[in-house]
Amino acid sequence: MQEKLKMLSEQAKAELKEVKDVASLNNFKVKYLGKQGLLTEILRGMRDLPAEQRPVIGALVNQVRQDIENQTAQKQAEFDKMELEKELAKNFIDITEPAKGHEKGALHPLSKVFDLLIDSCVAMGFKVVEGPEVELDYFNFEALNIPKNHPSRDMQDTFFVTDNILLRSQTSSVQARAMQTLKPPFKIISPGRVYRNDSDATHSPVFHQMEGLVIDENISMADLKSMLTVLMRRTFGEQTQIRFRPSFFPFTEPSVEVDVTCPSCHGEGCRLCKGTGFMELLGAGIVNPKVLEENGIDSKKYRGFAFGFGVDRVAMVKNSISDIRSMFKNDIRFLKQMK
Ligand code: FA5
Repeated sequence: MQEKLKMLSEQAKAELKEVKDVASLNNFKVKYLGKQGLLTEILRGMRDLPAEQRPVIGALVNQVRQDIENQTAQKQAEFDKMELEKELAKNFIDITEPAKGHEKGALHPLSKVFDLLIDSCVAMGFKVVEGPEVELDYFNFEALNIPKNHPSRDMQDTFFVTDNILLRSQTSSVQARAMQTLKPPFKIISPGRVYRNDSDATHSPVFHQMEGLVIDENISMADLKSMLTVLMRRTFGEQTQIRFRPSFFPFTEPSVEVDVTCPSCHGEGCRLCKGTGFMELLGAGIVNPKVLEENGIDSKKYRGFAFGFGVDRVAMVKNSISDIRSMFKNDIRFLKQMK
């Protein structure tokens, strides 16, 4: 029996050397260590041994089983390692490769200009008030001294939804809403989107305005001029040339338009500024007493000034953008330049 066990051990060792894959290793385990395996068969033969030999042979059988199990486990470990290496080679990650990196986003030039204008106004005591983009004709025009069929409506080519509902053509609509709801004195700004049927290098059908309205006693043109000068200098720097031009709006009297140096030619005169060297940024004026009365404010006691910035134009001047439409195309190359 001892001889048999020794032969079995050697046979197993030799056979294991030839095992080249997991499937053959499993077959090998069944053949030698399984319930019907060769070792079990030998164990069964122990019944026929004299009693004194059984412990010796029993110990030997255990020894041989242990050896075969150890060798099998070693082989299994080799296969596991090979499998792992194969897997790692397949999914190789070269950690020395330079990283792709994340592109940093940035605020849109318009958002930056909005933030700057709003922050400056809030620092001067203005409150932010918003109004609807789909607006009643009444607030956009009638409450601002522009009755139906009045020729001054032609100044703004408006998108009508129905006879009485439109896409607001100016943030001045919020002026009327504010006067009807707030108790004077007050100072408000109203930033937002507006719409006009208009398109060229300085006009977009969708653009942005920021309205300002101050209602108080003893307001004069000097207050308007000094406030706007501070705001413009804060926005464009102390050296910027600002020009106040007499103008006309039905809701302000007197009215002005305010220009700054053209972003394209810097004052020389070019196609963009039609040779003037300036770009128009906003309209402003002293609120027409008719408008105060229409909106429930005592025009004998209170006066007001109002202004309406073209925010896109401010972004154009600040970033030397020569076509307003480039701000709405979402061309990543353009936006990167604005960083
Ligand atoms: C107005 O809209 C008046 N509501 C401004 C105002 C407010 C006057 C309060 C008096 C008191 P105007 O139509 O000029 O005015 O437009 C104001 C500014 O918006 C212009 O100076 C210009 O900077 C800008 N703007 C006008 N139309 C367009 C357009 N299609 N695209 C881009 N910007 C425009």
